[in-house]
Amino acid sequence: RPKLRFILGDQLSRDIAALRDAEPATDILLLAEVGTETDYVPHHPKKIAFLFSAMRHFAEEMRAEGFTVDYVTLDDTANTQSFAGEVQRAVQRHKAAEVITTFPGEFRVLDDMQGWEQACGVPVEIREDDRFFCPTARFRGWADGKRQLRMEFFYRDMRRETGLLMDEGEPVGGQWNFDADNRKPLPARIHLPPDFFVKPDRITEDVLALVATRFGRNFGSLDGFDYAVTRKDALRALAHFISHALPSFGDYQDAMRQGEDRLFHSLLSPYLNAGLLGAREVCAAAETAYRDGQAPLNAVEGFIRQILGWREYVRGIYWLKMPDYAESNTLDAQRPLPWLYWGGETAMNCMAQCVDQTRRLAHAHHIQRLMVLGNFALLIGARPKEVAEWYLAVYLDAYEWVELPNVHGMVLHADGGYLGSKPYAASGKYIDRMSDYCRHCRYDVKTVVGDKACPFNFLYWNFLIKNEKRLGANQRMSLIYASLGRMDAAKRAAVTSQAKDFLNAL
Ligand code: FAD
Ligand code: DLZ
Ligand code: SF4
Repeated sequence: RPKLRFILGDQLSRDIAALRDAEPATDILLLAEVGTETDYVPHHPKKIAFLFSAMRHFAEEMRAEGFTVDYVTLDDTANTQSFAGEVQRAVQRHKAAEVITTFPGEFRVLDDMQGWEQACGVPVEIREDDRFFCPTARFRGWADGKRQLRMEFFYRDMRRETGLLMDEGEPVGGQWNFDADNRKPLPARIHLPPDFFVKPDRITEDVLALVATRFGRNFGSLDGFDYAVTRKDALRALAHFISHALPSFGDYQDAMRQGEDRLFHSLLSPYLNAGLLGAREVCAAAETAYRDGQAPLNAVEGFIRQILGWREYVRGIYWLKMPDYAESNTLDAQRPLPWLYWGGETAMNCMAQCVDQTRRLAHAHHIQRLMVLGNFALLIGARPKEVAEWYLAVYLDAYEWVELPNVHGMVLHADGGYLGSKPYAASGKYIDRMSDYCRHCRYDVKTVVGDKACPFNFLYWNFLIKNEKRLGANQRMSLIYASLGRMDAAKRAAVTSQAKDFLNAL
């Protein structure tokens, strides 16, 4: 009897654990498009199209290798529309002796998987997802006994362990971190990397038609779909990034510019997360560029830190803290997420630009997600669950293991400072320094209260006032609270009152 090897939509790697010892002559591979996955949040249509097309291409590639691939499409009338139902049906169809799969990226799915053995009546083996540098047990060991975690220390351990950017046990360049050289605003005149795009083929066109019919009403535009959907094209995207953008990645990592969606970012997260690229090969390619003199150390170290450091760190926290992490709300934020996140009108140009980019591309880069969209949600006290649902729905790279710690931990401080020591709250001044959004805005970023005052300004002070009891004692916020302390009572009252009116009108 054959073994059934079940591959999830974000496990499209030839060397995924469930496929490692697969035999084309005897084993059956199963992939399934199912309603429970398309509907658990209202995904951006481009995200669904990307995954379905990548899944269908992966199935074709495996068939070309000689495997029997059982691929269930969303519109198959026999489709039960759930993972459990499709695995069960396939076990019966193929009279499979056992099911082999790989650890999923979401707690919800793991919970479901744990019931499959009973539902199917055959053994179900869930193999560790070793595409990550740090096994979940290894992270648990590292975090054990620590009240608060710090990414920087985890990252140094990972550098030592992997040998990435290390020379004889020491960090290359004599420093772990070159952030002091990074975070520059973008100069007015700068040569930006050319776009990278892939023309949709027949498989993608079919998927686009299906998604337009079924999910065309979800937030997000399907127009101009040009993402890579195969490993071959994802490797081209990697090569494009390494030669055109990586050299300036560090310098302009935090910059934003109206009308320029990509700047020096890689746009590799969808491919990494879905399995078209491996974290090891991406980091190795960046290191090689440094060793060959094609990219400076501040850029390469900054880039590798995002993947070897942040990406692994948030995953570790997710599996350590779920399911409670999803319920965390230390700042007791209770405001519903405003409609403007779903495309509703707003006069705040920075928000309008970042939401519009998200609507068009299902992508926004880190500083847009953190310091504009996330910062605003933090300042207005938006409910963590609703904010998390939004991020999970709208980005091409969004899976809960990576989205949730970024939202609850990094952005909203809902986890009480477990992931990061302080909230990234900022006034309009930060956005003005790092972008040109304010130049095109109806509000005045230099004004804190009054008719033209930038909402990020009075909301920022209002947030500090409101959370003084919770955050006032935080060492890393002492300078900020010292300046709040110097604010006279009249200004404090004006800030609070304008914030109240603004929030009521949201
Ligand atoms: P680059 O700027 O080129 O960075 C290189 C790579 O580093 C990325 O491809 C990504 O794999 C990794 N990376 C960078 N920052 C992070 C981070 N904070 N956490 C994990 N990996 C990181 N990333 C996701 O992959 N999926 C998400 O659902 C997601 N949700 C986010 C939600 C919020 C509120 C915030 C602040 C960040 C989120 N991120 C998420 C992290 C980051 O914004 C994206 O990884 C990045 O913007 C992807 O674009 P890029 O590939 O061009 O990244
Ligand atoms: C995100 C997503 C969507 C929209 N659809 C599917 C699907 O139909 N079939 C599938 O196997 N995977 C899908 N995915 C990705 C899964 O949600 C993802 O594999 C789990 O959340 C675990 O990370
Ligand atoms: Fe955003 Fe304020 Fe700048 Fe307008 S002035 S773009 S609202 S930060």
